[in-house]
Amino acid sequence: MVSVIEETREQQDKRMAWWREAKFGMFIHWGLYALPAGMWKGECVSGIGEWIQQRARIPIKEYEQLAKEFNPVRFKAKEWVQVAKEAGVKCMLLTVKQHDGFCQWDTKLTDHNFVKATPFKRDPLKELAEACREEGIRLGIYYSQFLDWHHPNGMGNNWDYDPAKQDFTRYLREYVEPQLRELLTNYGSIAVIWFDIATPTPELAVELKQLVRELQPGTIINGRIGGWRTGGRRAFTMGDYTEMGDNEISEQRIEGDWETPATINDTWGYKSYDHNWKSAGNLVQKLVTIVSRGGNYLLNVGPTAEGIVPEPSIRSLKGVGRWLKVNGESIYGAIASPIAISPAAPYQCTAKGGKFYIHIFAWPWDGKFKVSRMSKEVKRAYLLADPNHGELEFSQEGEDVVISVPGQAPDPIDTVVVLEINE
Ligand code: H79
Repeated sequence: MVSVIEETREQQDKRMAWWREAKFGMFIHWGLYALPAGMWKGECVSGIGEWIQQRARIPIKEYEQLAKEFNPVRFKAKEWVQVAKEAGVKCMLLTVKQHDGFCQWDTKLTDHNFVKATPFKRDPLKELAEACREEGIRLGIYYSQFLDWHHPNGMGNNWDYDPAKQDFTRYLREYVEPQLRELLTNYGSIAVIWFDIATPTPELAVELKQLVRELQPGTIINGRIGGWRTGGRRAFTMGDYTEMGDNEISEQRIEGDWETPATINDTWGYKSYDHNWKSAGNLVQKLVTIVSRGGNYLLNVGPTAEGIVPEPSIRSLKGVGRWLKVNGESIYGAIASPIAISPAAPYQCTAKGGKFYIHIFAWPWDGKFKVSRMSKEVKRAYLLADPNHGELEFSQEGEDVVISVPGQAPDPIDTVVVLEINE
């Protein structure tokens, strides 16, 4: 058994405090793959955009050529941070090295990086770090510690390299660890480090964890650093919280800290022909459902090779932000639903300080909305969006609460009814 770093509950609670309040974060997948944007040699390549090198088996030498054309002249860190602010997220995470191994910061360990290999020559991580600091958004980084299709000892590239000859331990010690040193030393406070898939052995995962703790003890490490199962699914992670599968939303409430990383269309890295954008309403309902089950939502955008966030993403994110401006009290710092909710119910519930927030997704046609399994006594009911908190009539019988609501949904996305309860 490997030694796991010991910490008190208080130390862990302290590290996680802001994250538990935040509930909503923005992921940014941005790299060379934004240039082909899902097309290779005139053909559409199926699958998620950032996997194009693997999907089309593009030789490293050919893929590297993309860097020469990667010139995101419209990139403005402040604008991205503005998008994040308007969406109402509390942190943003940039892919500083995705599976293709291209590095988005000024690293000394490879020339396959933004500053050395592109005509742009700038360090987007540095610029984002500054913009985030100015605007009070926390900055996190995504770092692919397992798959690296560019490095001879990184995993996953069997079209350029012979997997039998690869030495992952060397890759980790001679490449990943020094890169993490750069990232966690030169860019100020890093709120989250987001590893993907898993580190292949618990011993190596502990080694990585120890390094992160040594460099920035406050940095939150996501679940995909790895771990092992002691029975049930995801029984143990070495990270600070559990990571769900990509786009996976649990059907039930889950104890402990967890997160759903999710796409805003059907790809992480930009694809020119993926127009399947989720609407603001869809995103709000996903956010609420996740919070109602105890999790955080990490929602991705995939900027273009020019360096802009696609307009449809901005439109939907702004819609979420507008909803949060009115209803944020029911999300930020809220805990999972204290009442059991059937997966088929037309509502969700979040809670905070003596208030249950009933999120109504589908409005009743008869002016009566029923909440079941309410074991606490309700004292008052009102619409969260109503600045006067005008009381709504309700009746409580057994575990059923029936609330009298307006004929039309005040907010077609999600109208929140506050139930003040007797604790
Ligand atoms: O960054 C985004 C995706 O590119 C990345 N995660 C999000 C956040 C991602 N997509 N798919 N995967 C991670 C997981 C794929 C894993 C596997 Fe495999 C592919 C498991 C089995 C085949 C590669 C080969 C890893 C293990 C074997």
